[in-house]
Amino acid sequence: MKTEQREYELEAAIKTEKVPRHVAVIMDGNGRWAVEKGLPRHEGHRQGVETVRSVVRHCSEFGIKVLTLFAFSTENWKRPVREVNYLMSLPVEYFKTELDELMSNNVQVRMIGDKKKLPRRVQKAVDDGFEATRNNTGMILNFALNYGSRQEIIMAVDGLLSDAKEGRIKGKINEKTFSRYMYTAELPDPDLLIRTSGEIRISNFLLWQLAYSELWFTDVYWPDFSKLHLLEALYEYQNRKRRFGKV
Ligand code: V0D
Repeated sequence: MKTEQREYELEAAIKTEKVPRHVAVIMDGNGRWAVEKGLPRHEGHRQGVETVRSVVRHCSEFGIKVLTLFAFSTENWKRPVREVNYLMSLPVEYFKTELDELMSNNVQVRMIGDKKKLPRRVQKAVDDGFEATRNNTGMILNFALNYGSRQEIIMAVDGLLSDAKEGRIKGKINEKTFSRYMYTAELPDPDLLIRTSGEIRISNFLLWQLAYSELWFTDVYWPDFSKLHLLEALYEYQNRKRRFGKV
């Protein structure tokens, strides 16, 4: 079947049911995509930004409230220095080319992760992007940057302990109190996790928040992830929910 026709059918089907509120994505396979094409790895990352643009546009059109993209993990510092440097140029470039469209699509940008250990210019790009879009009321585009889930949990425990020492905690700790100390404090948990590039793992991403999420994996490399793949993930999500609802 022609791609456009399949997209049209899926889109029509998706619009008849609730879309997930929060979609989280592990954008894997950029390097592999490039190497298989005989290109340097950074070409894969560059192409990956194009996919980010398309996914942001389509998620926002579908009325998804939060899109969390895993852009850089706490483990990614172990990559070659040149590759890390290239990756660190992407947030700055991103806002240069994308800010206009983010504004016209009413998208608000945020980040989760250990910001203080990022290069100054990356911190500034993220802060400026946040400031520029803070009054936008549409989709929240949440970049996980220098993010590791165990690090986040330890940070939360640390924050909780220091509040406890100051006598700011009354009664027992429950899931709700604990969640307030996480980076994702004001966000709903992801309803759907998408991981590209064939790995069937969570890899230290949102361990606490993904407790009840639907997980969807594809062999497609992130630079090749198209509207059709997004529609397939959303369609599958809605059908799993429907089956589950009927018991
Ligand atoms: C490379 C594919 C956007 C995945 C997408 C620093 C890996 C392109 C951002 C970005 C990366 C981050 C924060 C922000 C605005 C944009 C980004 C990194 C990598 C790591 F506020 N794409 N992107 N950041 N890639």
